[in-house]
Amino acid sequence: MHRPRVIVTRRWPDEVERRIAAAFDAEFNPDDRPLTPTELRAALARADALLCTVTDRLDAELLAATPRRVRLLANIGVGFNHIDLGAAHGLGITVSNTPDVLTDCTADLAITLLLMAARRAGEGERLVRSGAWHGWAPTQLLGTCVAGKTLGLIGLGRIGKAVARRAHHGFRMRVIFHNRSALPPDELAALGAEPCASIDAVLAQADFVSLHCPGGQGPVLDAARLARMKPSAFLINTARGDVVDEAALIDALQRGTIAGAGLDVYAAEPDVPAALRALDNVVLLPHLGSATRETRTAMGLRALENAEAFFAGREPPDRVSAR
Ligand code: 8YV
Repeated sequence: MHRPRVIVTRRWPDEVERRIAAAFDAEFNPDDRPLTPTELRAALARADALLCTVTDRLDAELLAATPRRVRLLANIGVGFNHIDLGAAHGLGITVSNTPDVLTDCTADLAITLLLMAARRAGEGERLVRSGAWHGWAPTQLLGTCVAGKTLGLIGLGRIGKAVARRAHHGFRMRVIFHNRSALPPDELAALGAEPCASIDAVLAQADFVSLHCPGGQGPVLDAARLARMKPSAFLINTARGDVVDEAALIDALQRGTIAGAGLDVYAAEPDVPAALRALDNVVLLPHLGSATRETRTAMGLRALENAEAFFAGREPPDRVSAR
């Protein structure tokens, strides 16, 4: 029987690759080098499905190139701003993603960044590693308490809710948020999250601002909005780099109009501006949101489930429909 040909663009945990190899005529990337646009174009021409991810920029021009065989883009990851969804749909290409399975780990990482930024953990770690730590001192590296402070969430989807739960019930923070659509009051009461009418209202009150909205829609935090944050406030970003105007953020951090930031994502990954790397009041992680063995395995298997459903003529459980 003819088995659909799938190309897996990056390396995934062994169990994931074994299961894909058992289900499909699969091509892997054992060197794990991100595919170039030319290689991606060739992959779209020779595979029925791409099991792709955030490092694959699938823009309209690339998707429209001919010859084209691909019918499914089963993205491994929940965010899909690297795929031109409109172009894919216009060409009859189905797109799926992997929600739910990475919610807890990504929320954990947002809290990691929040605590690291508040408690100056990056600076402390650099001090110890440098060999220049001369011992405890009452006023050394004094950070900021999180208990009793206000966390402002921009976006209250799956990951935003998981962050709210942790912050409110775990760290005794007041949680406020702005979300595009209204959410049921009983769910909000259980989370301990209070709605705000606008993003600006969140920014004006929050001691910590954490971003949980999709990328690919222009900066939600531009210079004007960053200026609305308190000078004592921290910005946490585990969403996408382009949700913030990165140049404006660097300027705000340099001028001290905000206190600091914890970042896992950047506008032009893997480039992290030198000006950002030079700042002490930022914690910088290399897009680790979902990076646990368990979660990356679950993400790969979830993409496989979508591909299996698609090629069996069933509805992919995580089809991404037009925005
Ligand atoms: C992924 C993420 O690891 O799923 C996402 O959208 O940001 C990360 O957790 C990575 O982007 C692969 O898609």
